[in-house]
Amino acid sequence: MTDTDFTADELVAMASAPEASPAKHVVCSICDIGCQLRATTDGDGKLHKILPHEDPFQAGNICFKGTAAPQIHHHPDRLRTALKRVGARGEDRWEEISHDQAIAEIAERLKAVIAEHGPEAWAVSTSGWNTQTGYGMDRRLMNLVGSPNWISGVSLCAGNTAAVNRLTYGWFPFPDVAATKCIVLFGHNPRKHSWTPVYNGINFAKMCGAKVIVLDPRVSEQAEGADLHLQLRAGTDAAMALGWLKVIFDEELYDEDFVRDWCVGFEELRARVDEYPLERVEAITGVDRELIAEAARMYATAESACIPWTPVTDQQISSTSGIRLHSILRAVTGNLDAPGGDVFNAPNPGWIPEAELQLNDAISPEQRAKQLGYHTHPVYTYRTAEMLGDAMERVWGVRWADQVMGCHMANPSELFRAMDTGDPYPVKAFFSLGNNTLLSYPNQHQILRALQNQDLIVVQDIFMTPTAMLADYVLPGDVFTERNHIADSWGWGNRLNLSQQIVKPGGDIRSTFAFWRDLAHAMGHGEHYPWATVEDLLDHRLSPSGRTFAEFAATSISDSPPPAYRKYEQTGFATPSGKVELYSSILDDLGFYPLPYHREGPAPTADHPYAVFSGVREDPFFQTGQRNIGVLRRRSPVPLIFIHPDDAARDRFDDGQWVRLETEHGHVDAQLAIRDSILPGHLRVPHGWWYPELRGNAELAGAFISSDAVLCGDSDDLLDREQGTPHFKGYPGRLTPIDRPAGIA
Ligand SMILES: Nc1nc2c(c(=O)[nH]1)N[C@H]1C(S)=C(S)[C@@H](COP(=O)(O)OP(=O)(O)OC[C@H]3O[C@@H](n4cnc5c(=O)[nH]c(N)nc54)[C@H](O)[C@@H]3O)O[C@H]1N2
Ligand SMILES: Nc1nc2c(c(=O)[nH]1)N[C@H]1C(S)=C(S)[C@@H](COP(=O)(O)OP(=O)(O)OC[C@H]3O[C@@H](n4cnc5c(=O)[nH]c(N)nc54)[C@H](O)[C@@H]3O)O[C@H]1N2
Ligand code: SF4
Ligand SMILES: [Mo]
Repeated sequence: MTDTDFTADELVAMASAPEASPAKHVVCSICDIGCQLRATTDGDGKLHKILPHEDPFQAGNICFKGTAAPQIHHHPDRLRTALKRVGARGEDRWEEISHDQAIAEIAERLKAVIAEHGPEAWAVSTSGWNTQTGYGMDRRLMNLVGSPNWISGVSLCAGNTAAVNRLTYGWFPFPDVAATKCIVLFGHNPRKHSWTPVYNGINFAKMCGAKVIVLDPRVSEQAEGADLHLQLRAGTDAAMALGWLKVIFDEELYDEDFVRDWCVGFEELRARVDEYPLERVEAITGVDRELIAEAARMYATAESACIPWTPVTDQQISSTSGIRLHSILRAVTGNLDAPGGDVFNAPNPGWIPEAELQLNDAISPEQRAKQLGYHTHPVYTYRTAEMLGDAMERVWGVRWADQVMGCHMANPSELFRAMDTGDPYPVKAFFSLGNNTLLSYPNQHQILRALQNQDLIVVQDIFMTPTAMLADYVLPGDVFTERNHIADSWGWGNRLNLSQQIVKPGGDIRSTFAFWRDLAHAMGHGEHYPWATVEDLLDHRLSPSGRTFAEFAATSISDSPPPAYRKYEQTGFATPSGKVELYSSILDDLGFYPLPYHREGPAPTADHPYAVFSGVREDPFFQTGQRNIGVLRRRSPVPLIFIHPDDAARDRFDDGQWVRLETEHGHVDAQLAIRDSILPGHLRVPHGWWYPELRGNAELAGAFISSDAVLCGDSDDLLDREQGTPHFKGYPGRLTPIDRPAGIA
């Protein structure tokens, strides 16, 4: 690779530079789990070192991505000045301009798009955890202007889970892993360098005697250490959970009191579950019926048990049913909001939630109803949030409760279709902040056409990405050591974690908060953005606690209300019936099946014989990031596709050989890795690959060479019905040998 990273000498110099500062607390945003760490600066005021937390219970929550922060934050390719496109879109030719000029021009061009096509012609994509200080300021401006078209990576990850969980019991619970006696991982595979705190939590629970059940088509790291491993076919999680319920109901292992007092629709659910005898579930999942029964018994009879969130059911054709089935399992076994089970974290009373800052009442109901997905795949759109508003207010005191940012967003596939074709209406301005949009949703070819068809694209990032290369304006964002922040687990948890600025950002670098504040002022909505600094806004957010940010920082590292269980006994559940809705009245009212079911994804064919599952997250990278960071890239220099030895032998493939994986929708090139651990007939494909070293030599820095987003289609027949989620887990593909692509590290 053409490595613009540090030399070994520079690294040694950095490591031995004197520290001028005592360590301060920061919340790492290199991945989305947000470990609280400590950071120090050197004599020049530059970030020197990332250190673990001093609290022994948190000290292990650190990984090699977090400790690479100095290499990331000081990287010579960091964007430091606002850039304006001078060449053709995507040509990657720029003129440097000031932040103020960029904001003024963006505001004028955005106003022109809105004047011509209406406010819904403006869309925003962000995931928010890496930019940290957005605080709903994006949706606030969109709501004031009248655009409902906000999308996010959370539509594929936890945000959509939160929305689907609310259908059943009006909130999104968090597993009480530390106190549990049984953990069920539907594919979820936390490791030492992937979601480290969850990995540590699982290990702690195991030390205290918890059993672990893993469902995974692969012998994953978690499966290796599990008490039971069910090696199911990819994409069959909903059928598996229906099989578990069959055992639990037939053997009367459910919590009869809880079901009688707190659930509605049990008889209807039971009739649906009877359609899934274990022979049928075995045929669908490929797992022996005795093992299915053993796992269901282990889960249902444990003294306490939790099913942690997993992205695997978030990204399947039966996603809504799959997620709802986890909710139903938690409820009928009496583990909901119970110690060691899955617990509802009530909003922190000392903190104004993001949903309130978003001003969701400012946008008219007519504009809300224009949200793409509102009529077709409504579960995580404004439509369902409107239906739940009264119940949310009754139980949680917030009408537009927004957990993991995912409870009233537009559907990305519909948005990109509208941007590409103008159907059902034109969308002509697109902003992407801290999200490498081109590679981060299904159907990358459509996303490219959609972006090529825009009048205005604005990107805020810390590096030039393939998405940024397509923009009209690229603005340099700040990083976590350069900003003050309070992390609040996105309304999923209720702990507040302090993150302090320890380095002053250079150049024209701005926070995401500052971007939205400045744009709002330039758009004529300044009166709704009265905060001069991010600290002013943090003062406002902390106002219910009577503390300012400075006071919080001087006295606390974190703040969380004491744990409370079975809160529903006082308030009921935040659903229309006030109960756990096994039979979902909302799905019924929306015109969907109110009971969960299994739907099969597209089957492998003679021409495309493999079942492909995409989305592997490699330890050294977060999603599409860090391929330009030498210390991390050297750990995982090229993308790998995993295959079983039997499949490799039959098709005469060698380990390490480069291959092309083709689906009906596109192809990727990668190196083959032969592993016993994977289920025969399956291929495992990584997420997020592009090649910063190919910038200038390949279209969009190789964004179409190895990105999983090209493989997966998003026509309506391929989407989960209720949410419009794509099917990343088990779609047909075929392999052919190729030469290693030129120029790759
Ligand atoms: N180092 C690192 N850590 C990360 C990330 C990163 O990019 N890098 N990303 C973070 C993010 S955003 C997320 S969402 C998490 C995701 O992390 P995980 O929850 O661990 O998810 P994956 O790595 O996508 O896949 C987990 C397992 O699901 C299995 N699997 C595949 N298809 C199916 C299926 O259909 N059913 C079942 N039951 N299992 C299946 C795979 O074999 C794999 O072992 O990781 C987080 N942690
Ligand atoms: N095709 C496909 N799409 C997916 C997935 C998949 O497996 N396949 N996975 C889904 C999942 S699980 C998730 S969680 C989402 C993740 O989606 P995102 O979290 O949006 O992740 P990325 O798209 O990699 O975008 C992160 C961008 O933020 C930039 N960045 C990093 N730190 C900072 C910072 O401090 N400030 C600023 N301003 N920018 C920063 C990085 O350079 C990078 O370009 O994607 C989803 N999309
Ligand atoms: S797991 Fe690693 S990258 Fe993620 S927040 Fe923690 S230290 Fe940072
Ligand atoms: Mo994710």
